[in-house]
Amino acid sequence: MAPHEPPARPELTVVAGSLESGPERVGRRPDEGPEDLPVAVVLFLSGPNLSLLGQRQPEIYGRDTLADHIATATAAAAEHGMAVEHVQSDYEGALVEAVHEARGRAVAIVVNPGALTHYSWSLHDALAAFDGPVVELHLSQPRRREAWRHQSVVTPVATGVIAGFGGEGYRLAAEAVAALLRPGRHARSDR
Ligand code: CA2
Repeated sequence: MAPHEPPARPELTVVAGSLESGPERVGRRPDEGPEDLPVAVVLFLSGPNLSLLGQRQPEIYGRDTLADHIATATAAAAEHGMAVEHVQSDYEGALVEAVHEARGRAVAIVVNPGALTHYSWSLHDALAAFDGPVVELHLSQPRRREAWRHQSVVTPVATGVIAGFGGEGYRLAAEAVAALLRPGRHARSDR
């Protein structure tokens, strides 16, 4: 590629917890080199306001930041030879596009949709079109909270749900993906 040509895919960055131009790859296999086959990528998606974690409502969401949680997931994923990409956005369409871009590229999606959990049918439809396992993840246990949080429109297209374990859920989600992708397992029983 000539030096003045833009790369086929823009450089992937997440700035200040918001989606700028695509997912940030925050983990890679330690022995991965340029000649190696691509490592299995797990896309972690974070919905609106999750960039505020650690700043408010610690009694519900804890004191750790989103970056802390993604670091936890990245370390757990690396134990299983997987890399983590992370996209946080306050915009529904950006999250939908991130799901589209994960098709055929990421092996699994872990999604904490934030409040979109409870009403985003476009995220539901996008996740339904993703071929690999989808893990729905919540820090809190929405069913123990206000009635409007009791319904999730993501659950019907999720392989499974992890909720109520605080930041530990991020490690559990990476472990769940590794277990679901283990040879001989069927990641999604409906496919
Ligand atoms: O428990 C979870 O992980 C949630 O997905 C978090 C969402 C909430 O709407 C869901 O019902 C459950 C809220 C994310 C916003 O987090 C904030 C953190 C600090 C300050 C304000 C919001």
